Formats: sequence, C-alpha cells, structure tokens
Amino acid sequence: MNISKETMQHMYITMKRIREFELKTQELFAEGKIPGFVHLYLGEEAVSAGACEYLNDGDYITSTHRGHGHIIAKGGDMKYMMAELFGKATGYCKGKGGSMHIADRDKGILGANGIVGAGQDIALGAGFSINYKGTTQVCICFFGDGSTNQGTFHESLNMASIWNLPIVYVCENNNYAISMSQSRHQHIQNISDRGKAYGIPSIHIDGNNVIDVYEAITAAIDRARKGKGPTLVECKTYRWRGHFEGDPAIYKPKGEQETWLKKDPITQFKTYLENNHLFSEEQLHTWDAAICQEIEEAVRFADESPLSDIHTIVNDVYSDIIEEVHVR
Ligand SMILES: Cc1ncc(C[n+]2csc(CCOP(=O)(O)OP(=O)(O)O)c2C)c(N)n1
Ligand SMILES: [Mg+2]
Repeated sequence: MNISKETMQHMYITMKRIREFELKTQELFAEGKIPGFVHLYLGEEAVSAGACEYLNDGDYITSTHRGHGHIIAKGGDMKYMMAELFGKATGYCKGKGGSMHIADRDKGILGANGIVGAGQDIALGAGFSINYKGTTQVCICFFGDGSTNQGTFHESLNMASIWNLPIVYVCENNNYAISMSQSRHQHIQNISDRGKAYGIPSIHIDGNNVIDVYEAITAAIDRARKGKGPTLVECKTYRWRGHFEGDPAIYKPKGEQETWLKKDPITQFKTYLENNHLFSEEQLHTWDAAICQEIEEAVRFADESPLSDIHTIVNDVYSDIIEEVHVR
C-alpha cells in the first residue's frame, strides 16, 4: 500500500500528541491536580492513531474507559479534554463527567464509557442509523480484550453481521482486563477467532505497528463504505501502566513490561521514518516541541478555567434535545 507522506506525518503527530497528553496526565494526577479516576493509554498509541487516520469528521467512533487516545485521534480538542479531567466548567462535560465521559458530537465521538462493553451496543445503534439514513459513514468501535467476554460483544457482532452494518470493530488487546491477563480470562489466543463465529471477516495484527493498523483498518473502512458490512480487527498491544493510575500492577510477570517497552510504537515508527528518509530527526524534533507546547497550553487553559457553578450541578442530567430524524 502506498501511504502518503502527509498521512505518515499526521499519524506520527497523533501518536506523539497522545503520548505527551498521557504523560502529562500521569504527572498531574500524581500531583493531585486531577480528581477521580484515570486509565492511561500509554503504549497503545498506534492503535487509535492508525485506526482513525482514514476517518472523516462525519464518521463515528465509540470509546471506552481508556479513551483519551481515541478522542485525540478522532480530532477532539485537548484543551477541553484536559479541562474536563480537571473538573472545570470549560471541559467537554462542564467538568461533571471526567475522563470516562468525554464526547464530542461535532467530531462523531459518541463517548468514552465507564461501562465495559457498552460502546459495542452504541456502535450498533450508530451503524443502524447510517444504514437507515443511507449515508456512506462508518463507525469504528474500540474495545478491550476483557470486554469480549461481555454479552454485548457477542450481541453486537451478531446483529451487525445480520444487518450488514458499516462498523469496524477494533479490539485493543493489551493483554489485561484489570489484573487478569488474557490467558487467565479466556481460553483462546486470538480474539479475532470470535468474529468468525458471526460470519464477520476477522484478522489479528501487530497493534504497535501504526502502518499495519492503518492498512488493515483502511481496508475494513472501505469494505464498510461499500456496503459490505462489519470487520473485526484485533490489535495486539500492551498496557504500559497499571489498570488505573495508582494501581502498582504487581501482577505483571517479571520481564514482561521490559519486553514490551522495547516494542514502543512511537520509537519503532520514528526509526521507520528516519530509515526510509521520509523525515529527518530535526523535523521530528520540531513537531515534538510544538506538541509539548500544545499540551502546556491545554494545561494552562484547564488550570485557569473556573469550576462549574454549584447551582448548575443537576443541569444536563437529562437531555432535552430531540433530533429530527431524516427518513429516506
Ligand atoms: C459492565 C462492567 N463490568 C465490569 C466493570 C469493571 N471494569 C472496569 S475496566 C474492566 C476491565 C476492562 O478490560 P479491557 O476491556 O481489556 O479494557 P482495558 O482496561 O484493558 O483497556 C472492568 C472489568 C465495568 N466498568 N463495567
Ligand atoms: Mg485489556
């Protein structure tokens, strides 16, 4: 596949944005600046960066409790996301939702979600609405290995297959569901085997190789846009941190983390770009510096923003927006 330089550049910048956002979040959480829970996406950057690269603003994604990377890759605003993590009025949910409830309707981001497996059913609804309206949109549904033991996973795949919905199921197999390694929570090696049971074309790939992710998901998106239905892509990757910030992850076997750190998706891609003379080290440094600046600005924006007014605490609990349904 011939991937343009522009696409390579954008995927690099996206991965680096996610990395720096997460490193800063890790630091701020430790300092007590961020209340509640955060689940970091460090080490998994190539999955969302490669998967979202071929999407348009009008396409949808569904996310998980580990959603920062998905939101950045789909074009979410890091300022509003950081403000949401800080619990500020300028955040995506006016500071009332936190890390696990970030959504951006204008960008097709249908929401991070604290309920494991819920995104799979939201994607089903999005996919159904696309076919009902007769558009060429698609929906990428991100979910973890642990969620594939939930009923929602099986129900969603079955219905999407029967209804031929334009959904790309992207399993982020980071080898853990909280403290349970994949080999302890399911008796199969490849989650992609499960898609076959529903007649869905399914593959597994190296989720730390952004080019592999881009190629596999581009093909799946093209299939979906042509009306050929869903695809399941299992991306094998690794969660660098504990399940949440504060989890010491003592259950990880000795040496495992070190092995995966050597497969850092960003270092690998950087080497590829340099070896193929696509971009110089200086050029990459320039982008890196600009990204660190963006993150600093997001933190400043969040820090200087006010908290939500206490009197508005019960506002926005229920939506009063009833959207017009366009019938073909
Ligand atoms: C329905 C439901 N069951 C259980 C939980 C508790 N829980 C939160 S995250 C998680 C593990 C999810 O693992 P995985 O899907 O692999 O995602 P990862 O954390 O690895 O990204 C569990 C069991 C939950 N939030 N929702
Ligand atoms: Mg997992």
